[in-house]
Amino acid sequence: MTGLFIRLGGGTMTIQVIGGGSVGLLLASFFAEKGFAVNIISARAEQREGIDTYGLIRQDNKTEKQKFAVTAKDRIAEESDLLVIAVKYNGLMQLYPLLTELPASIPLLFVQNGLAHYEEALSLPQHHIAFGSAQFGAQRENDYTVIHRGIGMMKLAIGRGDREKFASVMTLDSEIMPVSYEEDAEKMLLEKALLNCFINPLTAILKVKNGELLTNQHAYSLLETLYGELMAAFPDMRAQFPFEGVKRLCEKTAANTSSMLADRLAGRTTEVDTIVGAIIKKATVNGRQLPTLHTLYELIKAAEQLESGDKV
Ligand code: KPL
Repeated sequence: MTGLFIRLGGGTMTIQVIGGGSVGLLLASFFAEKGFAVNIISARAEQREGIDTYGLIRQDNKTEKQKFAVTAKDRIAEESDLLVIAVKYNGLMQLYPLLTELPASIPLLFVQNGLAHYEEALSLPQHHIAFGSAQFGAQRENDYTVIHRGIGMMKLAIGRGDREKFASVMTLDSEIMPVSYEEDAEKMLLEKALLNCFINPLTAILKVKNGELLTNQHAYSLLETLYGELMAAFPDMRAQFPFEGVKRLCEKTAANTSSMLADRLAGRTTEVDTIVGAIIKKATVNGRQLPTLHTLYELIKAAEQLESGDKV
């Protein structure tokens, strides 16, 4: 991606999605389905060519594949009605300088996992900044095909600015893409990070799909231990976080490869620091230790180091 911006014309509401990963492609398909002009910003020429040639394909769990007309570009247009930032946390650092150059009026929606991006995003100059918490299952099959692996909430919360600027996100609300509005963005991100702490490290270490955490008795026992540990550290969360809710998420996304496992399998750096590391840090500030989660954190970091070939 370069530092230049192009200007898009036309009257239809334009939504740009930066990042052609599973979450970016899935959201792009739902926006396109609603009639928005969707532009996917991808740094990879092969991905842009794939999308130009075949369109954006979405496969919902049991239905046939559907094709959506979207455009794919390597640069962010200066004008758009919404900019969805769907790169992983690790990709944000190189994006921030580009976002800083964009007009302050462009509404930004950040859909990263974890907690680390919250303060960083709010230090950008844009007036309208929102956060999304994606609790659905999504898997990128190839550069232009995404599989909707499990129905789950898309939560939206305003970090700063005008809620109306994000009305397009609320229009996605449907049986297969339920969207809810949350009042407190930081709390929403914390809730999602906790959910990710239950599922992501275990599935990434065991190399299993989410549903296996319920059917493998040893994995289930670890899930229970993690739940007890995390709820002791964040007692305020217990009310909206019954263990049943954690089990339900595993059930709903049973066939999904968690994002942390997908990163491991693809040899990418995982989001363990922004999710697990950030939760451990938050608990430590509150004087709580998370020994099981800490062990999982070190295991993921060790695996990453082994896979990258780095030595201490
Ligand atoms: O957010 C997810 C992820 O994989 O990162 C869940 C909801 C756990 C689905 O796999």
